[in-house]
Amino acid sequence: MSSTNAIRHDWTLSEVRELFERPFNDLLFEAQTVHRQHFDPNEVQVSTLLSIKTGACPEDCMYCPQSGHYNTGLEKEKLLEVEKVVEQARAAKETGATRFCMGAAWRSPTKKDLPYVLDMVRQVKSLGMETCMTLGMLTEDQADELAEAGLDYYNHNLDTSERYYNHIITTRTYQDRLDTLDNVRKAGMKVCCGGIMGMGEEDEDRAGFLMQLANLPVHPESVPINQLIKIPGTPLEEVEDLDPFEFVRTIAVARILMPKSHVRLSAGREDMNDQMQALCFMAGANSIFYGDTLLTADNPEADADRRLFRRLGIRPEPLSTNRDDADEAAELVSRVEKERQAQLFYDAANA
Ligand code: SAM
Ligand code: DTB
Ligand code: SF4
Repeated sequence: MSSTNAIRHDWTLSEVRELFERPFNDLLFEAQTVHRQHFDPNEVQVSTLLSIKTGACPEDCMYCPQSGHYNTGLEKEKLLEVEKVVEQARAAKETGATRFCMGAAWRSPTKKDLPYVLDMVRQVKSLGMETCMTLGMLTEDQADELAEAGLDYYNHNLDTSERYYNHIITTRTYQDRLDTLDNVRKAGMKVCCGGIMGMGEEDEDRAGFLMQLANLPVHPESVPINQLIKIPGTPLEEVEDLDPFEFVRTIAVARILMPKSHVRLSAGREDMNDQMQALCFMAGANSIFYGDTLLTADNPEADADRRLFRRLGIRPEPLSTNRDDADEAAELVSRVEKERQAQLFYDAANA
């Protein structure tokens, strides 16, 4: 495959597997070449996470410390007060984060909670930060309300391939997740969608997972690639480690398949040394979570990240750089909606 190929949405599993099977240096060279066509290779977008509602989640995601199905010793908390969230967002902005991501351990937001969440979006946005939320499944109406409040990104992960999914989560389906992603797109928000590597999946699952993302009608603007954090008390606590080079390959293939997306080196950096993280940036990762806690699990200290950036000559990506993407995303959304209408029209005509 040449690195000048157009953006595609029709990848086959064998094409994606072929990329994974390339010699490591060839794959990284290709990924870095693609990366340089669309991004400044020395800029990394910086987001900070906050858990706005912790633990006692009704879902059974086998990796998750917050699932009420497992005893992980986590203290559950009610929905945080809006002022506390804004205070944390302000602190994150001061340390250099441009996006504030708020996560709740919900299956989906309730009618009672949504107004508080909308208020959080409005107030965090008024600080001049990009906003992101991950609250579980969304209906069309909920997605519209969040978009109207000014939410920039919605995170909802596919987590793994369609065929491995049932081994990891039984309380909601792959299709449920695709439906939420569709609702987020239709509402005009940007999509943040990725997955977790190292859950005992096979090579084919990592390829199948990336193929799903790359074949969505519009690529997610943000693609978090998490390495499983093995949480004691969860069913995956003793799963075998993934070969670190396979993780780097996953980043590289994500970069090649979705050339214009930000690929986030997401959870799991606490278990990676600086050399491993540098390889991930080389493979095309250009976003991280910054701050010493993810939602509930540890993340490297901000100081360590500042040192790493300095040693690698990496600068945090300024907010203005991603602004150009906004118009492009709006255009794509309108194109997808038009295609959808045309399809509906076609289906009706053939009914
Ligand atoms: N409840 C919402 C949902 O699942 O959509 C939002 C929060 S949930 C914690 C967000 C994502 O965090 C999950 O989809 C998963 O990819 C990631 N995650 C959770 N536990 C993890 C772990 N132990 N290691 C790596 N990633 C994890
Ligand atoms: C994502 O893909 N990873 C982040 C974010 N999206 C919400 C969450 C990682 C959570 C890791 C486990 C924890 O902190 O509880
Ligand atoms: Fe709940 Fe999200 Fe954790 Fe699944 S990943 S158990 S939905 S908080």
